[in-house]
Amino acid sequence: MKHARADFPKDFLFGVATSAYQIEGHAQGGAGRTHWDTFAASPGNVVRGENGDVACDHLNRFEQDFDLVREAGFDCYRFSTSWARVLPDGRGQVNQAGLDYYDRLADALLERGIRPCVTLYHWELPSALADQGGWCNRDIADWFADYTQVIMGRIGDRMFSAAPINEPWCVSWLSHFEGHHAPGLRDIRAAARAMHHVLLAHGRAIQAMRSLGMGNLGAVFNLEWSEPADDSAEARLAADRYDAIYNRFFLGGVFNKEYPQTALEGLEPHLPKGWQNDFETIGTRVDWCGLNYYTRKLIAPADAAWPSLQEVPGPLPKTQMGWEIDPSALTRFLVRTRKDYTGTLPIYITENGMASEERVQDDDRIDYLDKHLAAVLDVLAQGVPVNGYFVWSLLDNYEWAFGYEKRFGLVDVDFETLVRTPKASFMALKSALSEGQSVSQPLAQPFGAVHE
Ligand code: PNW
Repeated sequence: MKHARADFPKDFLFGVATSAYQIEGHAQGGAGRTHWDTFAASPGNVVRGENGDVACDHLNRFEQDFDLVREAGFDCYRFSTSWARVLPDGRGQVNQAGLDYYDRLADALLERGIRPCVTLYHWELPSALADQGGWCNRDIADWFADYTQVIMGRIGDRMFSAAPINEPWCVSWLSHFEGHHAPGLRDIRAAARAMHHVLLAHGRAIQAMRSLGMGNLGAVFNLEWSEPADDSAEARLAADRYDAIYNRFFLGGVFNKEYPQTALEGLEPHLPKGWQNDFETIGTRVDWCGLNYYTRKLIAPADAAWPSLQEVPGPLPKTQMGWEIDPSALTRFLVRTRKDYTGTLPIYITENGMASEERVQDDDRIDYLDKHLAAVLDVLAQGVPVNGYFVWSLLDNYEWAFGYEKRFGLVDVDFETLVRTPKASFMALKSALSEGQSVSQPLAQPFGAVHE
């Protein structure tokens, strides 16, 4: 790699990210059924109908996986806890084995000198709650706050940082309007309600963690830069709508306590009554902003109903996902996010990476990571307070609707034998991270260390 730890500020954190359903093996350890199990079982939703039953069997191999995290020299590990593993029915009865597992996981990280960065929801909703309307039901904010109390009551004292929900756009729009993720709805009314409720649940969970005495709490968004496919006014309008729905709705809700007018034009009739009264909760103060960035999209108008837009193929080099590689959009995004939303608040790149067919010699990934690290260095020089960068992902894993076909890992997983093999990108990061200073930040924020 061209870039190394020494190029970054002292105390800049490097990490690697995963999520529960994508790696753990959800059929084991007493986890309850989730809407992803249901979604995957319905033909046509997921490549080959694959699900997270076994995944990387991380549940039984986490010690070995954390040895790899340490070997690479990462300061932080971003993971998620599964709601259905903690509370199989989403509420009520606790699965003690599930709590014990996350407890051992936290200790295993700290023993290796790795900072645990937890996300409470990375998409596997307990089926019992999905059956009651899931994210479309306002009660989910209460259910989620209760789950937050249970899991953080057990492991919150050993977390370096915590964020309630991974990527509100994916949880709501992608899953309830585009239908590409569970529960697979294509309904503007469901999407609008889910968009609002996911932010309400976020705010309630932040409040629940504050009441436990936790600090270093954040929000994690996925960003996708939209570029008009041509110079026409129609294409510019479509790209602006895409940006409003994808990015500005969620950032605006959490940081500015408002939704963009461009999104309200189509969504307002479908938002739950009294939605304006929820901004005090939605906008509950956070300590940092996490941004997941992969690609940009070219947007053209479409004949369909609002938002009448479509993604069209672009000219840039693409990853195994078919996503264009555009590090310059990350630079623009970071500058805009600071200017319009986060000000002096610390920003973390909580996910960045690419899928590649190259199982061992993944030079394309090394180049991708290098170029995006250069984008981070660029904005650091412009004064944007980026405090850390996490690679997605440690392991090849369950890539949702794409099953096990798309490989994002720094470490190859043979899904027949579950053998792990570090790729060239792992080795490159290992040498990049070993040079230079080691960070002095604490491993965890024990209860009481509330940031003001
Ligand atoms: C993120 N989109 O997902 C997730 O946080 C990960 O779980 C996932 O594995 C990773 O990125 C790679 O896909 C996204 O359709 C999934 O725009 C889909 C989209 C964006 C992000």
